[in-house]
Amino acid sequence: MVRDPRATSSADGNSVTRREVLIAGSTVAALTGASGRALAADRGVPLARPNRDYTPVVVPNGAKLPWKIAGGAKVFHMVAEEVDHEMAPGLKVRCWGYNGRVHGPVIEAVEGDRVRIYVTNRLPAPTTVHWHGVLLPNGMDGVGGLTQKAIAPGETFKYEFTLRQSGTCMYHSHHDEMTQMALGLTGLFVIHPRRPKTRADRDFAIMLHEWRIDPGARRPNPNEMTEFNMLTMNARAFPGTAPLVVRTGQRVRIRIGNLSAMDHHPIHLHGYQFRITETDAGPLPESAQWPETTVLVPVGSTRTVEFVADAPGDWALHCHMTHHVMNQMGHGVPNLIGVKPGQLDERVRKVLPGYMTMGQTGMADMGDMGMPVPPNSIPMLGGKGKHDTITMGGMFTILKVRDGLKGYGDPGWYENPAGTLATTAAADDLRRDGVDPGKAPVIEDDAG
Ligand SMILES: [Cu+2]
Repeated sequence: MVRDPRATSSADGNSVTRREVLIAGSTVAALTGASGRALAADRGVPLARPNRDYTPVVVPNGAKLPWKIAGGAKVFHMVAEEVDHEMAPGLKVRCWGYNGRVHGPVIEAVEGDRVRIYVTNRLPAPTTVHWHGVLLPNGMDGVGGLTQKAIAPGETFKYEFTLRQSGTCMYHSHHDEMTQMALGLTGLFVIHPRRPKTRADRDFAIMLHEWRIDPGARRPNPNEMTEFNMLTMNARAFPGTAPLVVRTGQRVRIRIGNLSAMDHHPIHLHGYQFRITETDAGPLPESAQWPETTVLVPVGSTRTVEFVADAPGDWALHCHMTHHVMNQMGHGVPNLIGVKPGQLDERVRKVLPGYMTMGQTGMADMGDMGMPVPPNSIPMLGGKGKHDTITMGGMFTILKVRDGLKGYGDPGWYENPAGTLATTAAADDLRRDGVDPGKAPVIEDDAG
């Protein structure tokens, strides 16, 4: 906490509205001297403190936008600019983002907060910021041409409104949307309830996105409409995604936003049943929540799920569209499943040294081959797993649940308790159970 030397003391010495207190994200927890009894002088809304009044969100591979209290509001400063970003080890791209990040840092606030958000445009084109799902005065809605003049390069605009809701909202450019969102100008806007009914111990925020980045290219192609070849969580593709680390028994919340251009994403979690507890319009009443293992997150929407992490392990969390867990895959490849190349390889190598027919049994080997890929591109799939190569890419990450964790760094791979790991069947077991690997059971048509 750094106190602005220009700040003046208030009569009660406690009001942060009359002191200008600079607070950087979670360090606000260290705010002990000032009780912050009045955040908005005109409304008398107290300052909710992270960790005491709400659990701050965790942004895997991402960041949160710092804020300070000034003039009775939480003040944020966003800078729209070009950003060099690593999407996965080996793939660097030049995107448009905010404050050096792609996507923009998560804005975190509390119901009742007055927020003042400055937006500086350092892009080569005009832009705006729309606060997606946030209830606000029309002139603060950020739609270029409709509700405001676009922010010209070099200009700084001020948005200001009071948060009248809680939930997981988003923000994104609303000027030349197709180009600017495709280049990454999006982010999450989390508004915690003033009086939460349930508190999560771990509260994760993940933004989904899809991109077209041709192997070797640095610039995502915003003109793409169907053939997206990079699918990301917080702008990272597996094996570049950080795991979600949780201690056994903790209540977990995962907020998922989707500002992809064209695709909805059914996000599936292994090992658990969760409840869908929120949409972009805030909390769902308990009677309207339902259990699922896959949550469909439509374009332009957020969904929040919650569960108690009572099953330790390394659990996959991924989009269930199978082409969304591949990296930079060209879909024009011929179908070679079942093809027997015979002498083909030998003959082709005479004119094309090193040629090898691939894909006769599928794509899984691609991750293992260590095949050279063009500069600045990554293999279609494959991350290192405990037991083997994980034959996934793209929108894939791992929920790591462990007993007695002391911190939230990557705890490594799960040690399966004896008798709980699928392995080669023992001969004794096969014999006891009458299973002959050489003979499939005879199956008759179901007579009904
Ligand atoms: Cu998907």
